[in-house]
Amino acid sequence: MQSYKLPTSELTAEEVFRTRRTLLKALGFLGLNAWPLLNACTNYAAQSRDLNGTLVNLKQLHAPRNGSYRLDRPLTDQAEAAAYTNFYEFTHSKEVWRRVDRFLTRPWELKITGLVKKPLTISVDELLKLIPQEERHYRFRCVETWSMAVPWIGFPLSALIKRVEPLSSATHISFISFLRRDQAPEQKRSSVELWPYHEGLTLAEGMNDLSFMATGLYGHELAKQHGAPIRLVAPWKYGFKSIKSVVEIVFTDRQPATFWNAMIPNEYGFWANINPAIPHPRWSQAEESLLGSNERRKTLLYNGYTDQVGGLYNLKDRQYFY
Ligand SMILES: Nc1nc2c(c(=O)[nH]1)N[C@H]1C(S)=C(S)[C@@H](COP(=O)(O)O)O[C@H]1N2
Ligand SMILES: [Mo]
Repeated sequence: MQSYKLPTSELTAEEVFRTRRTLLKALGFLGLNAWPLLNACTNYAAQSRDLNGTLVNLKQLHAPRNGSYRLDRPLTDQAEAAAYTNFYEFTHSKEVWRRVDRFLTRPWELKITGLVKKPLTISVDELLKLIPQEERHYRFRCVETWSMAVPWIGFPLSALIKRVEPLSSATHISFISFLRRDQAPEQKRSSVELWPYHEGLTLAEGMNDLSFMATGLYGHELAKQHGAPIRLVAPWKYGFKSIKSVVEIVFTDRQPATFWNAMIPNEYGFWANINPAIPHPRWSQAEESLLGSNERRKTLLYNGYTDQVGGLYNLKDRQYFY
């Protein structure tokens, strides 16, 4: 989408804002008061009986905990996490759970293709029989400055990568979410040509043990608003990298396009590694609000995962934090 590439260097800040606002509005990406990724990130106290009703119906999963991943804070309350989610296919508000009834997450086929020796098209249920599941407690930090700490269930992405045997020419992995205008109200309403949501990693990032394909949360299958039936979790990167409801994974020999980079290129790049010292163009990234509590904390470099992923990047090169 070349039309998004505005010559920002030639515009004043105010002109940039006005132009982009008009553009996003034309694309249906600004509601009455909603600016994507800039919703206030105050603590969300809403507890709803309706919401809890949807959570108790989820299928239980049994997966042993991988104790290598320990938290420095309490787990976020399950209902608080489920009530405050980002899933722009359904709504720009956080109350995604109210809008997902029509979204069908079974049966669900996942296609793995591109530069691999053994391409694979498989239903999620079959995939779960092939790869053992485990539970991991991870921190999760949204670029909007809210954060959570949650027990994902799933498997390391590397297990899937090994199965399809990437060719030596493969350097990157592209992830693609669903396109179903009849099930996702915002895909129908907005004329954004950037759907389906898409994201990417380098192959080295994908092979890193932290990269996780989640199929469950809090001991049961993923609630729809968290990206059922299968999503990526890359906890050292801002939350938008952790693409939900993936239908296709493509191995490539170049850096894949990403949804938010295409949407707002001067604010979101490919890497999106968490670094509290580098502010977003419009706000500080130094601190975060813990979902479901009044607590604020200093954000950690790589969200606290430097031991695992610090070696993949050069801290002095700012490109890795955009
Ligand atoms: N397909 C899809 N994946 C997505 C998004 C989205 O809008 N669509 N939002 C992203 C953003 S901005 C964040 S912060 C996380 C939120 O994950 P959670 O809602 O499960 O906490 O999902 C990411 N994955
Ligand atoms: Mo986010």
